[in-house]
Amino acid sequence: SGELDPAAVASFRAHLSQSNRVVAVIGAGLSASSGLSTFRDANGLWCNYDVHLIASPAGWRRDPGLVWQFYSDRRRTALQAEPNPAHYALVELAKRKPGFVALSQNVDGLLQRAGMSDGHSEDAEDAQLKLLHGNLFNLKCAGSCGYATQSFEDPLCPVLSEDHAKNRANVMGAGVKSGEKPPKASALLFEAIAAKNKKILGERFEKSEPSTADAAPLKELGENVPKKPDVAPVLHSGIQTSDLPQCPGCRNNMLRPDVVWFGEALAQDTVEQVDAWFEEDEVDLCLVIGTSGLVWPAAGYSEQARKKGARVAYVNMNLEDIKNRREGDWTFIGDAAIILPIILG
Ligand code: BJW
Ligand code: ZN
Repeated sequence: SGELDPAAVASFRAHLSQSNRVVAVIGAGLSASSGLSTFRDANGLWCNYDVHLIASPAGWRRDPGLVWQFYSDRRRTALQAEPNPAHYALVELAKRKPGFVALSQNVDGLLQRAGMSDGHSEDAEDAQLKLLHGNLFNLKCAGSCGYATQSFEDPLCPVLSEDHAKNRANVMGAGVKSGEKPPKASALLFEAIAAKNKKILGERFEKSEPSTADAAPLKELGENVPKKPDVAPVLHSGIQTSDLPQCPGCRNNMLRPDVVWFGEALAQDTVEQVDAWFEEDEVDLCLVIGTSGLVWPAAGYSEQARKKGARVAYVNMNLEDIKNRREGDWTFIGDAAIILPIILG
């Protein structure tokens, strides 16, 4: 971006060149210019669908088929996307600085495909990429047998194919208007479900829209959707659990995406590795890239870095999303895919 302040870039680069222990806190904005939706922007995923119907244990209990359709679509879109220059700039930084660690909230696998190891297949403790919210391509038992695997297969089973979602949406009356670019299959399906709910529930449905601004108690997250009796039939994806991916470990549960839903704890080993990294020594620099900073515990890591002596640099499209700014911070406003190659290069 031509609007970057050259003096700020120069002072940032001077500090970076003297930095060894660097931490990057990463969000969906990193992958935005790869064409993946963010969560809370105008076109973000959360605006189109009620997140509580999907990314929550309650949503899973209610309708695992709907949850799987959503994630199956996200897997397909992520597989079709390519890492952008920001991913590659971070990979180069990681190679240059052995003391670098990336704390990513993204589940899209793009940093790994750009060349950063998440330690999935080798020594996880040494891996420079820590996946705070899991990975779309890791699957685990939805029960408690502990089975886990990685799969890039698409679709994972027939009911998760694009065609299946399209047919289902058609049955529910959500057609593609002629002359329009057809929306993604699961988008059609969710819209059909949302339209029916709105018709039936009116105002009550509007009230169930997610609010990311207020911090609802964990117990209530995922529970403030319309109550069952009057809506159960229309809220359902129509997919039988027996048609969804099954756990080969216990043969008694479904598989689910190994991502962290609201109200679920982050993987304990990941949190321990992150805590250990912070405890090990002082921190020189913290980069906060493309995140709205609303979701915890990720939102707290930049302050943790400050406490260990770090200076903080923000890279975000939107100035209003930059929380906790202090004197001496760097603020780079614009597309991470343009800014990171400039400031890290
Ligand atoms: C660009 C750009 C471009 C655009 N260039 N920039 C403390 C206080 C209050 C609440 C809590 C708390 N601690 C825990 C909670 C509850 C909850 C929480 O944080 N709630 C808040 C919403 C209030 N947290 C949890 O539930 C977490 N679990 C937990 O803490 O467990 C504790 C526990 C212990 C023991 C037992 C039980 C529980 C788990 C949080 C999991 C979040 N999961 C999701 C879904 C993951 C799977 C999936 O992808 O489907 O993670 S939610 C969603 O938000 C996803 C994201 O990773 C995450 C963060 O979003 P992100 O990346 O910041 O995206 P956006 O869209 O918000 O922002 C994009 C940004 O990019 C914007 O700023 C744009 O401007 C910018 N941008 N284009 C640069 N080109
Ligand atoms: Zn199992």
